[in-house]
Amino acid sequence: MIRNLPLLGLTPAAGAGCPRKDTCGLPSAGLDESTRAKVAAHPCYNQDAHQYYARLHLAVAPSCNVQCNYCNRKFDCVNESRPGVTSRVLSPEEALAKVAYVAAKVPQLSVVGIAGPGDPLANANRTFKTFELIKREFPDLRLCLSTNGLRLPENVARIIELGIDHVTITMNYVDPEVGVGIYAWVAYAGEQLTGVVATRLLLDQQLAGLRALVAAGVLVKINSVMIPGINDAHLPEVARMVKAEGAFVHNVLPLISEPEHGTYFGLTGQRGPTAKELKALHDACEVTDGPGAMQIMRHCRQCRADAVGMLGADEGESFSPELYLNEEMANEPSRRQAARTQIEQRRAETAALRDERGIVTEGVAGKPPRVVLVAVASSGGGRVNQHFGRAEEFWVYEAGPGWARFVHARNVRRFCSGLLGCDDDPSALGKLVSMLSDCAAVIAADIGPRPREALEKVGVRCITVGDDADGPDSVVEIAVEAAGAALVAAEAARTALVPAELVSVGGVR
Ligand code: CLF
Ligand code: SF4
Repeated sequence: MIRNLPLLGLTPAAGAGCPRKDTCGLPSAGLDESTRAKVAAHPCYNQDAHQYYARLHLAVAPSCNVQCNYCNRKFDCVNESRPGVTSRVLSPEEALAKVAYVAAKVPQLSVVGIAGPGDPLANANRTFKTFELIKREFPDLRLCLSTNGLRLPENVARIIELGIDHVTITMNYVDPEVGVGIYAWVAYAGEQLTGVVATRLLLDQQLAGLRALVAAGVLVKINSVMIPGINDAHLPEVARMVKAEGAFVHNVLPLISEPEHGTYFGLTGQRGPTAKELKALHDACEVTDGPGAMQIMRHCRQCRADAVGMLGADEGESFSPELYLNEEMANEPSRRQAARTQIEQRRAETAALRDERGIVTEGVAGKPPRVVLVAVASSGGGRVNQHFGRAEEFWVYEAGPGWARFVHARNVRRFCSGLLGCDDDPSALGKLVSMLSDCAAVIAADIGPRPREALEKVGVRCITVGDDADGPDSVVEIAVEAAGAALVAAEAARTALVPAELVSVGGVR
């Protein structure tokens, strides 16, 4: 197994009774029964689920039919992947062997996705053959597809027939003029198109595909790559349009354009957004007016086309072809079902605790006037359960009274490599502290004396819950809300003593 399943045994406080057992504080609250069932265990469509469930990507689709300016064909499709990595292309049969192996080792596996390394629908036969094999052998696993959308309309019937409930379309513009700065060419019906002709065709295909999928009840996620100066100001318009068309969730990803990746944008010096710019755009894209809801996905990790495991903890390299092609694994759906039952019991308990405390974790309603950023070290399972020095990413939350909303994950270089100490690498510590310096607090299982001193020096409070903590205070959102409420209250008390215009608000925003 990749990672320990969350432990059971957390008991809500005596007398606690969730008055909203049907929704139980989960982010899927407010959805109809069928939609809730579809997203409950999908780590991308449901932020809460990403703390518990794993996904597997199968790299079966090598070619592509468009040229994005942020893509170098030597690497995976950047619409759904971190650039600069390459995946081994699998045949459908090899892909099935990989599913069998991973499903046996990772009982919390809930979703199998095809997202590259090219465009899955530019390789429709390989993609659908793979899905067919999985559907037959592993009907309990949800199927997920990510595409640029060019060949979507002609493939919708196949998607529905195979029961693919989740489809991602990358839509970087709804004005074809904006698209001209993003796509070099689009290949369709034997022709290579450029300029507005190309981007208009791509948009028409994407919208036709989106409408057909929504009409059939498929949950559509829209990915948009944020490219400062090219489409950043335009993406709120994209959000409004795709919400109006019935998209389920909008995922705005930051452009990554390192020169060494050899992409057009990398070579022409096009920069990606800062974390602050990305957060501001996420907030701007959170369309709250009009009927229906559309969530903004804030927890995307831009995974590889061959990613395995929990988001943010890709274990793909542990699953080499030598293992999954040579070892036959028994298919044990009952084991996966037992894992799911255990996870759902745990989630229900933590959700009841959040509800009891009135903590809101998503949307915009209920956001207090003042919040702080709080970083958390967690390896999943809904708990603060990671040592500061061993964390490879921090989850950053907006926190305040009654409020604990995930903002984004920040990747860091783990600075403690030893088993005993946390102070191994001073340069890594400096970078880490600087990366967290805009947070008002860091919460971890434990924090060594040197990082604690360095964090406190830049005004970041250190909060620890201890190893093996299993009480309510170690539940991520409960710890985050408690820290946020205390820091906001302390700031309010401080500012009440002097005229507001003379006060520096520090980490409170
Ligand atoms: Fe994979 Fe994508 Fe399905 Fe998720 S990933 S095909 S929807 S199962 Fe998820 Fe990874 Fe972000 Fe994609 S974190 S890159 S959004
Ligand atoms: Fe590259 Fe994906 Fe764009 Fe194709 S759709 S050019 S593989 S990023």
